[in-house]
Amino acid sequence: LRWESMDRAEERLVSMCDERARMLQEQFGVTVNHLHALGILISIFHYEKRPSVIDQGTFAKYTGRTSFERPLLNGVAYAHRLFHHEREMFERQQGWMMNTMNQEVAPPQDEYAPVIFSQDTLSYLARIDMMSGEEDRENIMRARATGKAVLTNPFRLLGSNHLGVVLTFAVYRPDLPDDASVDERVKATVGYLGGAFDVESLVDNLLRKLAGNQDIVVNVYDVTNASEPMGLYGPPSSDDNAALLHVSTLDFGDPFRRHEMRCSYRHKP
Ligand code: WA2
Repeated sequence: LRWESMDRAEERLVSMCDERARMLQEQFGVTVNHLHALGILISIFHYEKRPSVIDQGTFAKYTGRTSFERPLLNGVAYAHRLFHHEREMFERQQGWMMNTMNQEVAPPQDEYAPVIFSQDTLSYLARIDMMSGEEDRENIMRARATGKAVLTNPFRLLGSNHLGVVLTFAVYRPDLPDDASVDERVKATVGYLGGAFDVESLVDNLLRKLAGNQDIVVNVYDVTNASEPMGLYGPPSSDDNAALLHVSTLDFGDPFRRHEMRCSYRHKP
């Protein structure tokens, strides 16, 4: 009899964990697809139309009204790729100076990625050179070389100081072929679209609504480096001595990264 109820408890844990992992992955995928479409919109309406027919006002309005399409993202912003020799004219035309993430005037670099459009929820990113932040910079380099949606390590986000990951998508000149080489991709990059998965508040909100939430403890880890999992969601090392533990795989579409969800019962079943 005891073994039978143990089986049932395990079955329930597996199904609750898999359900949560599927749901998170699904919402993630939907969000990435919408960001991809937004990139195409920018490429057509900001770069193919001369002059551009997008400005900060229209970007803020459009992204604000379509935020329901990106349920796990704290907002979206667009950073323009800028070379050093263009900087002086760019700053004169914009009427502002680029800042670093530490709110200093951006020191000279070969190239920059100043945010020129931002959803109102990310207005604190305006004018910031996103290449001045280590995590964002690494994402930018990987996004433009791969053409894929890429994710950072878990880290404390600007603004909220919540734990999350930044999602970055490169925007290319329209003549880039689908089978382009890394070199061609980098050359054809015009900017970067992105935002943050605010895991600490938005993912928590999603998972808390599901049935059985009181009974289980859920953790999400970045396990790209298998020997050093990085906690992204959930209480610290709660699964150390759990009798029953289930691991559900999570695929967020970044080929460089691996994530997983680990679930256990809060109390002995
Ligand atoms: N978005 C939101 N919060 C952040 C953040 C970010 N980056 N970085 C630190 N906290 C505008 O790659 C371009 C978004 C990055 C895109």
